[in-house]
Amino acid sequence: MTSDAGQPTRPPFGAPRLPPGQRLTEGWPVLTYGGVPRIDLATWEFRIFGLVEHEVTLNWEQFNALPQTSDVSDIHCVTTWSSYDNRWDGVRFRDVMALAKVSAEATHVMFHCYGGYTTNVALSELMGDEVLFAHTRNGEPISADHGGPLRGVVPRLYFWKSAKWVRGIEFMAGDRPGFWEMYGYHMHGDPWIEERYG
Ligand SMILES: Nc1nc2c(c(=O)[nH]1)N[C@H]1C(S)=C(S)[C@@H](COP(=O)(O)O)O[C@H]1N2
Ligand SMILES: [Mo]
Repeated sequence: MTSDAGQPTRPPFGAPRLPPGQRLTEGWPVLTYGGVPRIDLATWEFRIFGLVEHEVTLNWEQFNALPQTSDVSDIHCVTTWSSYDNRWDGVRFRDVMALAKVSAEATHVMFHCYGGYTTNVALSELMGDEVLFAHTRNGEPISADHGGPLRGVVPRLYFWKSAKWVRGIEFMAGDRPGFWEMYGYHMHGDPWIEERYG
């Protein structure tokens, strides 16, 4: 399997559903570097910035007025646990992106979070139906320790690319390492070819 053109690889038809080196878990572990940020919905903001014609800032009400969707996907964490069939409700990445005039030069996105966490993802990985900003998992609002009120969900990449407490997206010309990527995690992070560390 290769990942030409920056596209995530998928298991070929009939191949196992569990990526190499992973094991299935029934629960949902919490993995956070540092503490859980305190977030007040009255002052919550989501900012779209970087290589855009006009920056966009949305409050909680405005964000939730965007078209809602849901998608079921698997989680693959680099620490080797995987979880099947998570149902996420929220807003598609590409519907959020459409609110700003993003420059044709943008190739990558930095997700910015309350608390300071960041993670970088190629724009080409973010256009699919499965990439959401989610407020709900399996019918329950996402709890604070799992990234509520809003988190990124980028299920075709290792779960560290799914930003908890997301507060903005920055469009960039070229790639730049986020938090874990600066400490040696892979810039791309495709679980099917075990892009764990860079
Ligand atoms: N803001 C923020 N997002 C984050 C993290 C974090 O520490 N802070 N950890 C990442 C990692 S390493 C993983 S595996 C998942 C864990 O999400 P969970 O705690 O809901 O399982 O969130 C990712 N997103
Ligand atoms: Mo992780």
